Amino acid sequence: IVGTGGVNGDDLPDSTPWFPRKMVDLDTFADKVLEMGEELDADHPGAKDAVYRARRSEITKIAKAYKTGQSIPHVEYTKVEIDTWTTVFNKLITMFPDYACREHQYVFPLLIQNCGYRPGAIPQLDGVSKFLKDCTGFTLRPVMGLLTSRDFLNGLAFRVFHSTQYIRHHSRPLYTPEPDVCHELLGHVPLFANPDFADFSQEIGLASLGASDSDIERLATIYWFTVEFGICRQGDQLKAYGAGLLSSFGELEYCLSDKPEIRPFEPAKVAQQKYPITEYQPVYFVAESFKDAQMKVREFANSCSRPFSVRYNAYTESIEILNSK
Ligand code: HBI
Ligand code: FE
Repeated sequence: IVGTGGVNGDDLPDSTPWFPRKMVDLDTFADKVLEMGEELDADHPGAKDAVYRARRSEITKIAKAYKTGQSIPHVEYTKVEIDTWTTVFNKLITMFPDYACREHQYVFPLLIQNCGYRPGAIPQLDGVSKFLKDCTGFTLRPVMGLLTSRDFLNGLAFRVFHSTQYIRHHSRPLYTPEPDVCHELLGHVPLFANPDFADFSQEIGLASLGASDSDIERLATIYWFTVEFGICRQGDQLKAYGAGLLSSFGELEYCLSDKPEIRPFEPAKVAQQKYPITEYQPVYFVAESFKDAQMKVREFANSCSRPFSVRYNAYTESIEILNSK
């Protein structure tokens, strides 16, 4: 519905960047992927493997064709792909009891019972998405590769997580330079089954709708240091809740060692922090709880430049605009 007042219609300032207002608007993201969507970087372990590349484009076809409301088509994974999953799965489950936050540890057995998490088979996104929907209302949408920060964060406002469906190259099972199904299923999915974490994630998503480019940059940095690389205090211990940590055998141990610097989670400061994307993080931020982190992000969002606020109507799966011009 496009009115006369800019890309978002009459009820918003003309300068507001376009954002999805209904769940179906997320369908427009499908073919807007960055770099690795079709092509692989030269330093990607699968870059020179024609069989791997062909397989990737077979799997990403599902994401390209996917529309809101559909079930996610199953992928019949090959033996090589399943072996890669099994290597990652078996390695990480030895570490979760010592390093993963209690919310991750609570839900993991439920994923084993309900979603087929086990060595020897890669869980299907569709079953996992239905499980998450029952837990917190989160759903998965298949995605061809990296989305822009804006599109990716906008999805979270609808409790939608864009998930890859392909797997890393078999030559380096414990390494991947990009998200893959191991990272999504073992790192992200367990946390999206937790109601407080779901609320926290949606809060970042809501703040991103129609945000300026510089606010998107700051929210993406907050996302990076929480949903991807967050650690939290539980009793007198620190534990990992970020998916980038929970899906990386090496960094999971490193992040809770005495090597990195640890600072309190204060969104205004976190938002300014520079970070490397291909090495272990030199700095991590500690959340006291997901509820506390959510309230701090809400406060931060109120300090952003956007001249209106939004809320999500779960009945209509749409965004409502509050106190606009
Ligand atoms: N796209 N598909 C996908 N998966 C991500 O995890 C992802 C993304 N785009 C951007 C992004 N993550 C973050 O690094 C932030 O910019 C939000
Ligand atoms: Fe991720």
